[in-house]
Formats: sequence, structure tokens, C-alpha cells
Amino acid sequence: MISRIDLRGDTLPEGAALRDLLPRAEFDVEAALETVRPICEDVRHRGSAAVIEWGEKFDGVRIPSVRVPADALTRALQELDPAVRAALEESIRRARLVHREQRRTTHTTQVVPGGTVTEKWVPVERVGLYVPGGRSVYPSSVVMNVVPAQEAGVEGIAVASPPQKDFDGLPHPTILAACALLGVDEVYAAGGAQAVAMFAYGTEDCLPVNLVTGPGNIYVAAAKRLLKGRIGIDAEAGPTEIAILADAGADPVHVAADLISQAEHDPMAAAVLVTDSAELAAATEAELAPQVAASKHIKDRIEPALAGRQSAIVLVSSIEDGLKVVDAYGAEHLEIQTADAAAVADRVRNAGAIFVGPWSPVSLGDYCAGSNHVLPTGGCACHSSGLSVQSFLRGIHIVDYTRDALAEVTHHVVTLAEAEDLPAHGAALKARFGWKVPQQ
Ligand code: HSO
Ligand code: ZN
Repeated sequence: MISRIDLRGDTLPEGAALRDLLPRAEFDVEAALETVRPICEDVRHRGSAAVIEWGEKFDGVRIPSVRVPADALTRALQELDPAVRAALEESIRRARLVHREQRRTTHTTQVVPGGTVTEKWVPVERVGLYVPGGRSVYPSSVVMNVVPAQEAGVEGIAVASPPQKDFDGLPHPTILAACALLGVDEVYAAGGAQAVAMFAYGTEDCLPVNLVTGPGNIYVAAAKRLLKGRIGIDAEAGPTEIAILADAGADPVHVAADLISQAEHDPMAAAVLVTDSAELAAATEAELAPQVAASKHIKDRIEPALAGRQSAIVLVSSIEDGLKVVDAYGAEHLEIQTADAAAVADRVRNAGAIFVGPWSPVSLGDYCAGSNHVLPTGGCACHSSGLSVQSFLRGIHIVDYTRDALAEVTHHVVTLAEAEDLPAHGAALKARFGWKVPQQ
């Protein structure tokens, strides 16, 4: 059901050569660009009418209006299962605790007497949060997007999620309830590329936003790539990934359950076990069969995800080599199930989030650890972070020099300007000192 890659024996290759040996899903955003381009153009020119028509085509339901009426949000919250409400409230509470700590404070550096640079952190004015709604209806993703935006101080928060046939063309009720619980009242029944275009260009119903965040399918990722620049984006989220670095002491029952937990998302989801123990590898394989058989989404997601070329059990000679492998892979989620798990985790350089020891499974992080579950996929963990308060802030440098502080450094500025053949740059300073370089 899951393939094996044996990297024992020879010394491991480095960098890209090692990465090439590891499994990874194809997620060809480029190929989807031509599909989404006409949709985005249409929304740009025809606004809400286009959003409604593309929704009818892709989501199979014609909606009376793109904006979700306030009473639908109130009703969804009233009708929310009390246990789900309590769980969402706890998820929100924990996420707030963590994200509140991420707020940045204004900081002033005195560079020289009379010369300061202040870094001021300003929230983005308006963000559009995309919440998927096809195979995956995740109110938890509403929490993971909205909480950091709110903690950053964003004033305009709009949520878009696809219209659902079974709910009169409204987004899924648990999505609406989660919005209501978080105090978000600007919600749109829009999905796919048309939702991203609505956010980017604005329509008669929705003012344009500055930044679009949130996961989505390949068309959402393609629309984000196409419209990036006009809007900021968080990341082009690909299929979810779990990697587990484990030694002989790990419990195969837990390892198998955790691999399956993320395979449950998508037939393209990746589940990778990296271990120095052939016994654990065999025991995990033996454990996978009955656990998969007992799970819900076997045929459509779990089996294809585990059997796909993106998933594997990777055998290594040592945990030392295992660390090289997980760093080369750069998983969205990385579990460390080894002796001294905290010390091993401390040495990892590339991962979206790290889950330490037997009692910190990825599913905890998906819902209720307090950490964020919108994380870099496809190896992007080597250059990007997950969603955080920082994603919604801009740092602005404020430069404030006195006459004396400027005079003191003018000769350096003039020299560098001349070295770059930009004498007018130097002149802008000399003009302030009788067109001369002040004496040192
Ligand atoms: N594991 C997914 C997030 C999620 N899991 C939502 C359950 N619901 C990507 O991090
Ligand atoms: Zn998940």
C-alpha cells in the first residue's frame, strides 16, 4: 500500500540530489493558469454577475446574491451543534493565546545622535480569507485565518467560501457559524478563482482587498499566482503533507494513525515515514492495513494518498541521516517520534510546524494546539512560514535625521551616489548645505 525508499548504506547525497530521491506530489499551478485567466478577467469586467455564473457552473447552484445576509450568519450560529461550538471556542481561545504573542511593537533605533529609524508595524487594511468548500469544509480553517488577522489589528476582514447546493447556495453552515463566532459579518458565497478575482478587483458587492490568504484547490492557487502583485498572497497551498521521523521506540499504532490522518484530506496528500528502524517500518506497514480498512474515506482519499508516489517509508541508517532527509524534504507537518524528541526537533531547520514526542500529533495542531494550521507545503518550508500575525502586518521604516546628523554622513552618500553614477542623489543632500559637501 505504501512504497519504500531505502537510503541505508551509501552516504546520503546533499541538497537537491537528496531532495530528488524523496517522494513529492506534482502540483502544477502553471498548468491551471490558462483555465483561471478568463474567469478572473470576466469577474474583473462583469463583477457579481460573473461570480454568480461561474459559481453556477462549478458549484452547481445559482445564488440570489453573493453577499451572505446577516440573518443567515445568526441562524447558522444558533443552529450549530453545542459540542462543535464549544470545541471551536476552545480552538479560538488557544489560537488567540499564541497569536497575540506574535504582535510586533514599534521600535526605534538611534543610529547616530540625532538620527533615528523607527520601524512601525501597520496592519493591512482589508483582507480576503478564502475557505474551501468542496470535499473539505473546514471551520477550523476559518479560525486559523481569522484569528491572526484579528490579532494583527486588520479592520476589514471578508471571508469567501463556495456556495453549497444543499444549503440554498449559502456557504456551508459550519463555516457561517465559525464566522459568526469570530465576529466576522462580511461573508461571500464565492469559490475558486472567481472568489480570488472578486477579492482582487472588487465588485459592486465586495470592495477590493489588499491581501488574500487561505488554502484552496489548484485553481485557487493559480488565481492567487495570477493576481499576485495587485493583491498580496500568503502562499499557494498545495496538498497537505505529514512526515514522521521515528526510531525503534515509536509506537507503530500511533505512526500509522498519524500517517492516515493527513492522507484523509486528499488523494494527493503525502504521508512520509522516515526511520532508522526496519522493525518500525514493517510494524507500521502491518498496522496501516487494518487501520485504513477501518477508516471512512478509504477509496477516494486514503488509499490513493498512501499508494501515490508522494508517500513512502524512507529507511535511513541513523536518526542523524533522518534529520538530513526531513530537512531536504521540508514537510508541511513534521512529527518527531524518537528518543530525546525535543533535542532532535531542535535540530530541524526545514518544516512548516514540528510536533514533538508521542503526545503531540498533527491532528492536535490542526484544531486545538494553539498553533496555526495554514502552513507551507511542497517544500516551501525552506523559505516560508505558516500564517501568523506577521502575515497581516507591514513594517514601515520612519527615517528622522537632524541637520547635524545629515551633515555628518553627507560625504558618504555623495560618494556612493557618484559610484553608482547617480549624481542627482548626492545633489539632493548638497542642496541643503549650500551645494557643498559639509566639512567633517
Ligand atoms: N491538516 C490541514 C488542516 C486541517 N486539518 C483542517 C483538519 N482540518 C492542513 O494543515
Ligand atoms: Zn488535517
